[in-house]
Amino acid sequence: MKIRDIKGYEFIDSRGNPTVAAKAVLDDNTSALAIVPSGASTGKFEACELRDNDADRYFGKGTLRAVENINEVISSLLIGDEAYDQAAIDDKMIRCDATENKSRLGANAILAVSLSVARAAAKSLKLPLYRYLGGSVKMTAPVPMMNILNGGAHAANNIDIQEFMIMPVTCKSFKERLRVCSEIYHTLGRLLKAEGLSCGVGDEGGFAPDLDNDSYALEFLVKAIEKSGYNTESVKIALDAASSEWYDNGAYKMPKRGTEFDYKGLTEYYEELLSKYPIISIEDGLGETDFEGWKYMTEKLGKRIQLVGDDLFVTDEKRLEEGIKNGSGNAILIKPNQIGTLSQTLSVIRFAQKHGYKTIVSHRSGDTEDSFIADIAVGMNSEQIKTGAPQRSERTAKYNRLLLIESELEAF
Ligand code: 2PG
Ligand code: MG
Repeated sequence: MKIRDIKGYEFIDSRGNPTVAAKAVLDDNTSALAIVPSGASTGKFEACELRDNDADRYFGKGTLRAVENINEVISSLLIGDEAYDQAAIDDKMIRCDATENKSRLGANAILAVSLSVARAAAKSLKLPLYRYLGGSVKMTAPVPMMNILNGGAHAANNIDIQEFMIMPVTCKSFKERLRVCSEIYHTLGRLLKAEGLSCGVGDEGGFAPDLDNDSYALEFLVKAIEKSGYNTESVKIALDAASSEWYDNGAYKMPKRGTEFDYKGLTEYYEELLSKYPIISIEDGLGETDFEGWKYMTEKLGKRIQLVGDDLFVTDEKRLEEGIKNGSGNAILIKPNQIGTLSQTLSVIRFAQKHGYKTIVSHRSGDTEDSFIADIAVGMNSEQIKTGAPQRSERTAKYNRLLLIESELEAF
């Protein structure tokens, strides 16, 4: 099945900033659209998100150059190629770009095309996208790592830890997991309101009140879990510290509160939180260049909890390999736009699974109605998905897609 046409578009994301979409049309007239997301706490080793830097449009954030690269370069490169050969398509774009970080064509342009071709190919084969991606293996829906309280770069409050998440670890179905999380989310809102705290939300839909300290936020989560009729055996807590945002020259300085740590001190701080709260996962507990710290933290905490590398690994197989050798972390966050093609994304998931690292497929803080990551999570049997609060349509698009997929899997 040959690619007949590819077209790029400048769309907007959930923060109202421009992003890139692409539509692929195949010879049988099948067409599919994909829209790429955009992060705020981006890792320094991520593939390049090409922006126009034209101050007259969208404060420099326009994506017309990336869109032009789709329409002028990538489309003629790929028209006539085999749509079912995703690896060859992605490889051709990587070679045409010919930079280390996809900065010539833009990872936003490349990924939009990569995803739109895969979606069109699945559609033309009349296969659900998750099945096209994962093949004929047993698939199950993931456990949500649901962000219900926002801080850091995702909220204008005084909290430095970026994400406080809940994980329903004992429910049998995704449907039940989502219900439990949503109930806790609403209870948390009521508890905050009762204390006269703000119920406004951050970029990922979690509440974003000002709170005296991190422990106070964790107390609220535990209270919300219990008041909803659950307990901390069945619902656990996960954090994303996003601490690369705090890291400078070997020191961690929390920008909002001004507290300072070295990697040993920060590890001790996490140990203290672990002893008091039902935390089972910490993401980016240390910074993206602090391999020495990561090794130390993993030795100290890696047997007790999940330590997730996001900015550390940036969905990059080479960085993950380095991390594995160095004993850094035991899980990887998977964000397709950190690396820029679907094939590389699926490959790093397989690599992680082969080496016993857990995988968590993730949205970005600036996201869209595109639910592609839900299909990746199921198709690749990733154990977990991180896609925000149960509100704001760019987040619920993924949850609703997972509900649909689960019902299809049950009927299968
Ligand atoms: C993260 C992500 C998603 P951003 O740090 O894990 O929650 O945030 O997209 O801003 O990098
Ligand atoms: Mg993160």
